[in-house]
Amino acid sequence: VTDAATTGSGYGVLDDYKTLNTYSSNGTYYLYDVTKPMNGVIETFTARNGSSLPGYYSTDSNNSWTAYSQAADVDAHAYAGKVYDYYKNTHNRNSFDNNGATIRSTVHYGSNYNNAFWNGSQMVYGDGDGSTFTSLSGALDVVAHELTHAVTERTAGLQYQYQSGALNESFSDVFGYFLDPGDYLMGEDVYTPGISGDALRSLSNPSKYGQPEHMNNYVNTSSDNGGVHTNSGIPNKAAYNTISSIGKAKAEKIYYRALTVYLTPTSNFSYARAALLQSAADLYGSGSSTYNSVKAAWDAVGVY
Ligand code: ASN
Ligand code: ZN
Ligand code: CA
Repeated sequence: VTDAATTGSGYGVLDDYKTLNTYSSNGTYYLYDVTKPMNGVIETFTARNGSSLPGYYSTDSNNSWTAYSQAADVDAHAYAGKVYDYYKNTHNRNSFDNNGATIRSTVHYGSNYNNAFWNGSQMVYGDGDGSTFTSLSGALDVVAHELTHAVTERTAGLQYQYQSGALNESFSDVFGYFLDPGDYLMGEDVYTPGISGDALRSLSNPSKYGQPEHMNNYVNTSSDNGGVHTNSGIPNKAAYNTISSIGKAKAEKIYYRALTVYLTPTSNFSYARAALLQSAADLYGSGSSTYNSVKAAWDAVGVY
């Protein structure tokens, strides 16, 4: 046969070895994963430092993805698979649309581009400028953050402005934590490659990176869509309070249920508190210690 699912291997952005679900066609190997029970596939492209999307399929001649230039491609592909597996195994959600939609990523977007994003159809990752960021697909929490934007878009639909937008950002950070629970930092693996211990944001200590962690310090601004990447510190701190009190396993069930059952496009912080409390009541009982912990987590950030 000339076409077949194959298993390759390579090195990620942090030089870590990993195996890859690839595909062979006519003697060329692709980052194209057909092993999941999806309607589509997980596929990875390169923009070759341009801005056209999706760009070009990432390919390799012998299924050994070891070139330095391939590391961003390797991680975007492997981590998209990990995030897919998380949503499927933990929440029985089949891809971002829960109908097995293709998960497409493009790396090497632009030149020295210090960001990553979900564009409504696919994930896109810059290489970073080498000092503020290295290749952004090298961080599992960043990949989870971006793919969770797609989940949010297809579920709660939180409008990307002001409080609903800050919640949209916060849910992406919180699921970034659930995928990468070793710390409460976001983006630490790719942020400032020359400096250790820092990060883009912290769920446990939002003010360390310039974010409010209480409604007393809510930032009223029209920039950044109404401060979506700033005021997310408040629901992020409530999430940290929740997780540190009830544990990840219960918290992720509560957060997923709130996102997919109760939250709506215009939900504000107060509504999010109510949605999480209702989810906690559904899953663990109204007035349970778990329920009361969620309540205390939001009391502590001044959201009622
Ligand atoms: N990396 C940013 C984010 O996912 C891109 C943006 O501003 N939407 O939030
Ligand atoms: Zn985001
Ligand atoms: Ca992290």
